[in-house]
Amino acid sequence: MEPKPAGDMTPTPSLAEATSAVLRQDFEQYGAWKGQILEALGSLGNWLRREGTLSADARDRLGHSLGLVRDDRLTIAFVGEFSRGKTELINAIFFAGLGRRLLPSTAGRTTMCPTEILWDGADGEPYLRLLPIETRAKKTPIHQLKGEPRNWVRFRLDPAAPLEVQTALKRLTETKRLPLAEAQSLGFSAEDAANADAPGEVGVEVPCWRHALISFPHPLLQQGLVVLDTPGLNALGSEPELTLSTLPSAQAILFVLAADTGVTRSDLEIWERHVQRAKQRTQALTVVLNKIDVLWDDLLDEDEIASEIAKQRASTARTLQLDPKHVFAVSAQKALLARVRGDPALLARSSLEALEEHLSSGLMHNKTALILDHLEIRLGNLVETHRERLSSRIQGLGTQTAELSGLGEKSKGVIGELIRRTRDEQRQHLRSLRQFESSHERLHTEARLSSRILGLQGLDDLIRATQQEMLRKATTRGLSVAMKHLFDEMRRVMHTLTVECERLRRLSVFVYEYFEKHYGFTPVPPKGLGALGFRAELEALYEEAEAYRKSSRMMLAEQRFVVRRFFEVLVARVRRIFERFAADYRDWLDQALEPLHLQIEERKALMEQRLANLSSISRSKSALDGRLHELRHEQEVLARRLAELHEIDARRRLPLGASTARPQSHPLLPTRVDPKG
Ligand SMILES: Nc1nc2c(ncn2[C@@H]2O[C@H](COP(=O)(O)OP(=O)(O)OP(=O)(O)O)[C@@H](O)[C@H]2O)c(=O)[nH]1
Ligand SMILES: [Mg+2]
Repeated sequence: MEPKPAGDMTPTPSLAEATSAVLRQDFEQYGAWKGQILEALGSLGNWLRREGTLSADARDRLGHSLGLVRDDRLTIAFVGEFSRGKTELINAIFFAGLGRRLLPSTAGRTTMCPTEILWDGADGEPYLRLLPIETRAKKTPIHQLKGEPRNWVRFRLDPAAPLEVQTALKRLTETKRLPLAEAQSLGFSAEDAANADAPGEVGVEVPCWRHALISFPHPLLQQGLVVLDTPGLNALGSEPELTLSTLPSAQAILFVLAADTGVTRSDLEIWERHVQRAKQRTQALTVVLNKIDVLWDDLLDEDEIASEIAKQRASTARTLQLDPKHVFAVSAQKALLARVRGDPALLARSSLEALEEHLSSGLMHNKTALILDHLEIRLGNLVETHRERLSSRIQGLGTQTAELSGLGEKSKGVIGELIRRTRDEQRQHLRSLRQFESSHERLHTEARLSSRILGLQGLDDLIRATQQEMLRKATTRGLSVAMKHLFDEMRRVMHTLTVECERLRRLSVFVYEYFEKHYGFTPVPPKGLGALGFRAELEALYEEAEAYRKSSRMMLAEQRFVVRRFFEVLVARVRRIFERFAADYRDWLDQALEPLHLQIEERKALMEQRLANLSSISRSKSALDGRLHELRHEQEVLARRLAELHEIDARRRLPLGASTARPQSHPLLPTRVDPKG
């Protein structure tokens, strides 16, 4: 058989057909939207290159933004107590087209490890990759292990043979027994042992696999969707990376409950510990009340059944303190059956499609908003600076044209006087330039403290020292105190930073006001630094750390394991917050006075030009007409370039679903200028 080129795996037609039309349309629209944004970024790069202003910094920003949009993935995580039907829902939504229950879903505990379902275009061959549980003993976090194939056990999947795929995927449910000490060294707690010990068996039952990756050529996965199936309660708690980093980075969370059990205590515990926070993290959160088919009683009429379902929905919403419209009552099993058999009436009765619509619109909305925000942070100021520069040049040229036209009738004496006045203005301008330089220096001097903190050396020292100290601690309580101390220190540093950044912001505002008042410069200052956002992120992590510190899992797990996990997962995320803060801060400091600087430079150039105009006119009046003509032409060219920038920038900010009509002039084409004017 001819090997297929990487990434060129056509989706199985039946899969596409059995996927909800709404989901498919939304994803296609999202793909098209991404394409447009990428195109706009390309145009922006070309525009900057033509202007001769594609600096290393601008190139960096553009490259980063392109990467962000191109490699973008949308993750939706299915979370809940075991046996609520998470896996069955995934089967019904995504894989019904294969005519069978693709992922294992049975009564009792089924899914034993977090399972990511995606399309790995770079690999190009559908696969199941399993990470052995023993890798928990290594230091490497899962996201890093993903790039190291030798740590995984790999099976090829053939989408044309669904039965074989189904058999291969049974491995997701595999478990084995380990002696207690060994299980504990892998981070399983005594509590797990108590839960899992069956009478007459020795050791602790643990999952065989720590993480699973399924790459499958499904049309939605090929558009960048990633589905994360998670195991019920216990495993959720014992793989901290899942709760501390994988779940929080998903764009949407689906919390699954079941109508046959109602909201139990352990459902509530998962809700409170792992899901509820999604709201603070601005993740889309949906609650599913699954298995409503258990309420389909043949002895009741449709209205009675509907009112029974409505009652359960309302009481679920009340318990979780949600609006009932966020709770979707469905039957995953009947939906799967309906799609496999091609039974539209049963599909309608399962109510799955309403959930799919809601899911898809929420997901798209969140993700596009996030991308647009990122682009604004990376590119907003850059574009604004260029817009300013062109506008003020156009304005300056207008002033010159008006001045020159008025000069036609003036005598040599008057022109001489104008030359003298312009020279005076030049001298004054020199003063403003010197003052600007000292303001610039002052801002950087005042920024010393925050620049030092954001060099991150101190933070790293603190982290290292705490880690060493914690490894020496003998008691869980000692560990808990050290964790709290570290977080308190990091929060203190964050507080200092926010205060400092606010002070710098005020200083820069003052500089702008001063130059406006004394010299009439009116540039638009760059947007401020979003320090408060970073602070809020740190606070959210602090709360997660508090919850972890106080959890019974932390009390029961082996200490070295607790220390390692705490640093690898939680502290590493704090560090990333500070890293991003540092990058934004450097951007801001670089750009803080740039618009003002540009205006000062522009004014200088204008004055020089005006002097040149005046002295050529004082020599010959016929030079005047030629010069006027040149000025008007230059103005037109600049106006065209500015219009292009406006147009590109509008495309860069297009929200999902907005009109995509393109203007007639193509921004990739260089501006055509008639040499004769
Ligand atoms: N009656 C009914 N049963 C369902 C429905 N959805 C799932 N089930 C059954 O409930 C059992 C558990 O479903 P799973 O999909 O394995 O549940 P899970 O939440 O993935 O459970 P874990 O993988 O153990 O965390 C299976 O026997 C399913 O067939 C439903 O809508 N109605
Ligand atoms: Mg499952």
